Amino acid sequence: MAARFEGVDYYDVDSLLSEEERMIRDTVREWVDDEVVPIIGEAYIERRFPTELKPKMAEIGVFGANLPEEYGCAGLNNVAYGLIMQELERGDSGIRSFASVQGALVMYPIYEFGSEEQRREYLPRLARGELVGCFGLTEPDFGSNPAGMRTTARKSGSGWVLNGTKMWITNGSLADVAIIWAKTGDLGDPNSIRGFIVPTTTPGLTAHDQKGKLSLLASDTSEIALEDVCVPEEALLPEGRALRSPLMCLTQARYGIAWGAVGAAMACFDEAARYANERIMFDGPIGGKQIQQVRLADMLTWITQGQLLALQLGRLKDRGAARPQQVSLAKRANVDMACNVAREARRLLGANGILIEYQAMRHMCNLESVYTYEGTHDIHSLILGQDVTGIPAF
Ligand code: TGC
Ligand code: FAD
Repeated sequence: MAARFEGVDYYDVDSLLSEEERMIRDTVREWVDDEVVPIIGEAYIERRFPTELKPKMAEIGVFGANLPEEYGCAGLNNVAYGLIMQELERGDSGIRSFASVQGALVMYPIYEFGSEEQRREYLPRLARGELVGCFGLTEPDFGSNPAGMRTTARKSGSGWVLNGTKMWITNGSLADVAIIWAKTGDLGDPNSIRGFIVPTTTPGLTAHDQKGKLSLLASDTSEIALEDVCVPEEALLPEGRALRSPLMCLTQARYGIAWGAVGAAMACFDEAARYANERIMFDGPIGGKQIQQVRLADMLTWITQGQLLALQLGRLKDRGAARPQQVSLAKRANVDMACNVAREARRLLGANGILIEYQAMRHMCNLESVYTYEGTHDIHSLILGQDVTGIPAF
């Protein structure tokens, strides 16, 4: 039985948070301890997203938490939103993914690029978890380079007809609505890319679970095929006019991941530190051995750096001053950091570290997906390289 999580806060980062931010963090923290940690190992082994958690996630306001209250959202600042992502991913990357996709990749584009009618129709129901959404950008041959996508939407009478295949879509088989990005060839640009809100019951849309995953097992990942899918004009997100629109959504999701990764790392460190004091080998706790102390010192240092990075990024975002490249830096650094922490924690745990009863290996495997999605580590290196040199090297 896992002990209650008491936080990892070596630099008193708590003192940099407002009372409201701490309260929101603690509410989600408690819920994760009570309802996620006890069941997540089993859900992972069963390879299912625990949908039973969805109503409570909606009740505590995690879906689109930084979007305005007038659309049924919590209207929180970006630091509070980040703290929510941190706590959810302390439970499991799949739980944070579910919330990230719903909020940053489905609700945000409807809020940012949708009409007022679309906002009023969809946002409150997505916030309440009555509807689940997914985001279809990636295709089998266009992952890192979505500009090359082959999915098309062609004007037909009073609506549009969509054809194509989207791959690796989180929540793809669970979703009620899909945000599908497609080449429309209108607006005077043969490569124009626009977004559509497509109910997943629309004839011609099929979703298939991605088989054979070894990572993010407590999350639904699916392929979505679109064959002559007809949608009315009202399905088009009117203000999304180019690749820039889906990339703006990615910036929102990457921001949440920068915080979420810190949560996964904190869970691994907490587990490793406890184990180090409990596990007796060569007549004493392994925590009394210098090699394990170095390991713990490294983990603590990396986490502390990651916490400060996420918090300052959040403060910049709340001032409207965070650039996408700064978000890339934090996504890249914090996910890499969390991968390293999870791996070191797993090693410290010895053979027990490969068991589902412990968290480290589950987080370690999950984080390989997090390292890859929302822009691979390499893509973020190139984004930063371009920012420094002015030379695109993609
Ligand atoms: P490029 O010419 O650089 O940019 C086109 C326009 O977009 C603007 N822009 C951005 N705006 C906001 N945020 C960003 N992050 C932006 N990146 C670029 C840019 O300023 C430009 O604007 P404008 O007005 O001048 O037209 O476009 P490019 O085709 O060269 O692509 C650049 C590149 C490689 C960085 C981009 O394609 C990229 O980020 N690729 C990675 C793809 C990716 O991250 N896919 C993620 C799919 S979704 C997902 O993984 C969900 S996982 C969910 C979960 O479970 O949590
Ligand atoms: P590729 O682009 O084929 O990359 C392969 C390798 O080449 C990587 O190491 C990459 O870094 C490297 N590489 C690529 N380009 C360059 C370059 N120019 N220079 C140097 N190296 C390069 N997508 C969605 O749209 N919606 C989702 O909900 C979603 N959820 C996902 C969930 C999971 C579990 C996973 C694993 C992926 C998900 N994705 C989703 C897709 C994800 O965004 C892509 O996998 C990611 O963008 C990378 O694309 P790719 O897998 O095709 O890799």
